[in-house]
Amino acid sequence: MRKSILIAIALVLSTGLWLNANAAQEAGAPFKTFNVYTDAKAPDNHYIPSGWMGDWGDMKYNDKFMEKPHGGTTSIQIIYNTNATQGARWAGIYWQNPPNNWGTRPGGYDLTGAKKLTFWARGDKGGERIEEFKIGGITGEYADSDVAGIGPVVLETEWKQFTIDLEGKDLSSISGGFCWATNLDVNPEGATFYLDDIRYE
Ligand SMILES: [Ca+2]
Repeated sequence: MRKSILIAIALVLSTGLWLNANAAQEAGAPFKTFNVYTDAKAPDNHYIPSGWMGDWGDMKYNDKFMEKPHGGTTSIQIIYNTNATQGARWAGIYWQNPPNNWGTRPGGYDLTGAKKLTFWARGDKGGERIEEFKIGGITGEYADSDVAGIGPVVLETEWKQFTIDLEGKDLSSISGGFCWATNLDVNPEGATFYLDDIRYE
């Protein structure tokens, strides 16, 4: 009699422990760092900078820029001039998955568990003003599940880290993994700037 009670208690306790362990795994599994860009040929980069917007003819993009990277061997150099080639007077680039996906195709990553997106940026002369850095926000049939951003941001010549807070965001489907946009009114002489170590963490 006594022995069977002990066995029953042991069973209840071990079931409880097992349930607790399961719950902890579901709630507490740490988010694995998810890179958008670290170096030009890094195999674990995600998203493609395919979404050129506004005056796309005014931009030059080089993801193999070797001078003074923040980390590794390369950073991204973006040159934006003020010709207003398409007449938009603004420009920007979306990093997308799959490339050129404006919400017409599935392909967003599930980034649930990420607390923030961080990236490093610097300006060529200092004073370059980027109106917005953001993630998500692509609309359409396969719209992104949420949007988050910061800006305007004024760059300095030294590398500085920026953070987009993702707490409380629905990150279950993000096709627009990273984006920047600015305009010529706030950059009358254009803007040359650099990005590196863009990652969800
Ligand atoms: Ca780098």
